[in-house]
Amino acid sequence: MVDQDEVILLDFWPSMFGMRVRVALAEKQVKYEYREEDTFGKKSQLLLDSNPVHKKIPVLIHNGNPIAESLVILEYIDEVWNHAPLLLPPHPLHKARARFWSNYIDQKVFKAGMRTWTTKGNEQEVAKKEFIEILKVLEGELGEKPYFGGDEFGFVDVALITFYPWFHTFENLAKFSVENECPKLIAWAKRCITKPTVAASLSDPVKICERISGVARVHDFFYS
Ligand code: GS8
Repeated sequence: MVDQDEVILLDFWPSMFGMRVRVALAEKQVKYEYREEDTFGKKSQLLLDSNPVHKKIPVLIHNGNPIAESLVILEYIDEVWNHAPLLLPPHPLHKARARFWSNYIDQKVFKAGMRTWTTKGNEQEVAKKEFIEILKVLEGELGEKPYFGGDEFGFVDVALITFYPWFHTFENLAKFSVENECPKLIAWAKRCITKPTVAASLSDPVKICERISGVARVHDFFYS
């Protein structure tokens, strides 16, 4: 692929799904045009046309061709800009494992994380416990490895690290500490953000919390 390629990213700055694509493009050193879509507000015609099924960001538009769903986009980026660093490992078994864990993150972490602060009372206590249990499963999978795939930052790390800036919102609004419960996972997150590509792609945790707290009917937004 050459630099003349037109690469546009439709994204919304607090989005953990959008941040994944930003990290992947930064890792591959792909130049792109960032277009902000405030999905709490009115969606652009370009977004509606590019992702008519889900109408959600992120969407990567490569030479006029839209690709939606963050994990699908990560695989696309890895295949099109197929130079180092590779996000998915070459071996089919390792690839399958990376897909399994990123799928687990999508199925579990997002909803459980949102539930920690969009619920109250006993429901909130259950939600916090569930969220920590999910993170502990991930911590177990990480084990003593520096990154989920081994020695190198890769696909599962990209899929999960973009939830890290959201931990501040979960912890602040639901009054708990992920680090107390999952110290090794937080050590992993701190290792990831020493990478300039990651640090530059993640949004400010404090700004996320401010932005999210200001959204009316946020519960409906996330569960609709
Ligand atoms: C999720 C994208 C998503 O939820 C992915 O790309 O991995 N499975 C998808 N995008 C949200 C913003 S982040 O919470 C979105 O665009 N929501 C707008 C809407 O639901 O109308």
